Amino acid sequence: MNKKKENLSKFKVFSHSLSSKTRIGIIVSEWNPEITDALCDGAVNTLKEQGVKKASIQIHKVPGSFELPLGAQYLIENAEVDAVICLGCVIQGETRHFEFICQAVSQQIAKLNTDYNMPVIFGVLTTDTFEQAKARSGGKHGNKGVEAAIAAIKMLQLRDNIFAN
Ligand code: DLZ
Repeated sequence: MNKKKENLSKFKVFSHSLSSKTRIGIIVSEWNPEITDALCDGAVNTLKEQGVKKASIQIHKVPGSFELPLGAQYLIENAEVDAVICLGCVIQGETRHFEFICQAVSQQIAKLNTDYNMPVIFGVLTTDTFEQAKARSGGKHGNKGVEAAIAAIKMLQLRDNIFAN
């Protein structure tokens, strides 16, 4: 059977199975704000659609993507959140800055997941061009902020399913 691959941004699956007390933190990088604000809007709208209360979503900005892991750690340690979504956009420039930022951020975010036993979602676009980032923040390739929110919800549902047994 020829099954068409669907973009995860179109994924609408959840009955409102999360606890009404679910608290989500979002850390947003201020670099490339046109992109990261669109990612944030996508994430917030998706969380609300899935039953997370507006008052249970807290959003904080950090100067750049490099600061996302520490921003997430501050939230984990001080804000009683169930999950953190990290949103950023790193665009390739003429220097090797891109590689250092992307590598550090992805590794540190991965580490937070296992260090704190909590979903810390990697919602960072790493693109060659601004146009590619536009296409992934509400354009023809969907909105990766939406997908980051879905990943957070799926991980919390997994946690709840496993802990319930
Ligand atoms: C310095 C820098 C550069 C060149 N490019 C980006 C980028 O494309 N996206 C992004 O989120 N941040 C960038 N930054 C800033 C770094 O993430 C960081 O904020 C600074 O190096 C200070 O630690």
